[in-house]
Amino acid sequence: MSVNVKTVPTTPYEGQKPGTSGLRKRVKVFQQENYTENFVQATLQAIPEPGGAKGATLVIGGDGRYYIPEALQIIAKLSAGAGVSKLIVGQNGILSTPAASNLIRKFKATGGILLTASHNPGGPNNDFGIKYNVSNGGPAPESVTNKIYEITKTIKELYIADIPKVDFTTIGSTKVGDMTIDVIDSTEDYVQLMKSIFDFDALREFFKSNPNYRILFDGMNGVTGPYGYHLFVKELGLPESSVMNFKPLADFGGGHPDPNLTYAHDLVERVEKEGIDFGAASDGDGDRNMIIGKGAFVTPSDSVAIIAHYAKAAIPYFQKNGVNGLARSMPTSQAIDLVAKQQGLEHFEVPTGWKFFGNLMDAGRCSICGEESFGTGSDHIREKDGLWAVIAWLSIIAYANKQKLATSVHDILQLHYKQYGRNFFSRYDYEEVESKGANEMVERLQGQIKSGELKGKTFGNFKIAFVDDFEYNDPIDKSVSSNQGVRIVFEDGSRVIIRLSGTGSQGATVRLYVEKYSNNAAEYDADTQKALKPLIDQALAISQLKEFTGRDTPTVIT
Ligand code: G16
Repeated sequence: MSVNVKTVPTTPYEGQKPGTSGLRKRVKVFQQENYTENFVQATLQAIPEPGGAKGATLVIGGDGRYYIPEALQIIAKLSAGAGVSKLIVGQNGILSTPAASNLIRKFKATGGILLTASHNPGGPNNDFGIKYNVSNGGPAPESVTNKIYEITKTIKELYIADIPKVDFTTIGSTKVGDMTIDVIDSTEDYVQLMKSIFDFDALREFFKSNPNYRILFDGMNGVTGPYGYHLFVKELGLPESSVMNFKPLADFGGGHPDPNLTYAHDLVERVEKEGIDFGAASDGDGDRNMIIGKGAFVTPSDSVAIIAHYAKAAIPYFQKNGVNGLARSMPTSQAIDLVAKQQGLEHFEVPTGWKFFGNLMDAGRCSICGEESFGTGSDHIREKDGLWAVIAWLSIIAYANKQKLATSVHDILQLHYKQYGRNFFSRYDYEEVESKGANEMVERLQGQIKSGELKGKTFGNFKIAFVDDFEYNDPIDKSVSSNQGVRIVFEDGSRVIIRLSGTGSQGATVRLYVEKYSNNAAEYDADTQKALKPLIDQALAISQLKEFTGRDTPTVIT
């Protein structure tokens, strides 16, 4: 039975260029007439050949935020209009980003449309987002996102199928015209995946033999709550008090669902006050994670290095598949490089954006990777995976406990520093600054790089060894990504990186990253901010950040 498809005239909107990870704007922007429709249709038209949208199978789901129900209906109508053959949708439109990536791979789907603005706040006055993932389960590469953008600039007509409102609340299969819509359980396949990667018996054994060991997982009222509940309470048999904020809410309970020390402060406070051994949080769409312990914060850069160090010993997936290579984004600290060197593994430095890891993974050259932006993952899917990282950490703790190496997060960190040295790392974010000042600041630095005037210059105790505007040459598809961030490297190996975020929805967000390496054991327990203060002072002086943005304090320090 075919459906009636109406051709509806539309006009292009400016600024529908996908950023680091999809199109993120205020809900009110998406609610404008045909705004969402234009972008969804452009996405469908940009689905790579062979086949494109016609006959495609698409996975659809999101992080539970405000406006998802409306967007789902729009996607159903436009998909039917474009001749899509099947939609696989999480019940109530709920799918974490890693769960969606898994489903795309598992069902060999053409791709997926993910409804999320990740860690950005939700609700009628906050953000919504749409991003397209390709058949390997990862975020669309720039060739596809550029095509989407090009189509949005000239779009004239929408092809809207005349179908009744679809019920996404009930699990089951329905047909609208020639298109099948499968509404599936949101957590089941992902839980199965986790059980195939980790040794859940070993984890249960650890908790049984350490009955006083307490963990607390904060779902931040984002999408991971139900997944965390399923894994920690149902599978591992931990008490319900081991999870907090585990109900997905359309506005994340008014919070900012970003797992860092600022926005996950309730978790941080409880871990310290109640003496909880292990704390973790994930973001709105479930791809980020933060790991803490009593008196210990694990920087995401250290986290991925530590996971890489223990992977083969503590995680069955890597015992079976091996570890073929490691990677990090450019601003991420170099801690993981040190692990790669010691283990004789290839390691890569890619621009910010998870999409850059996809080719390396598909080519079998990268097994574990991470970003300073609280993203950690492996080649089990093609997105970063918050809960995967949490269970990886629990597996490391169970292993280290059994080997009598360490049990607390603090001691695991110290053990790592003893073996590799410590990469002190911090990121300063200046959110929603005026774009003009932010752009001028970066342009000035780019000018100084071109003219060579910074090279060899000394700032405080730091002498510049080299500066560049990072460029990535993808070793697999040979694509070149330029202007990926200003990198200032000093003679002692310390680094300062300055770039503008590609995920903000209002004004510009300046990110300033600083890193200093130490192999002086007396420093391993030092406070990060104190250890980095001299470098941060010089970074501010070099960038003239205050002068250009008018800000003298960052919005968030991680
Ligand atoms: C996205 C990307 C990440 C990136 C992060 C921050 O994460 O998937 O790869 O590191 O944004 O990017 P930026 O510094 O440009 O804001 P998420 O969790 O927001 O999807």
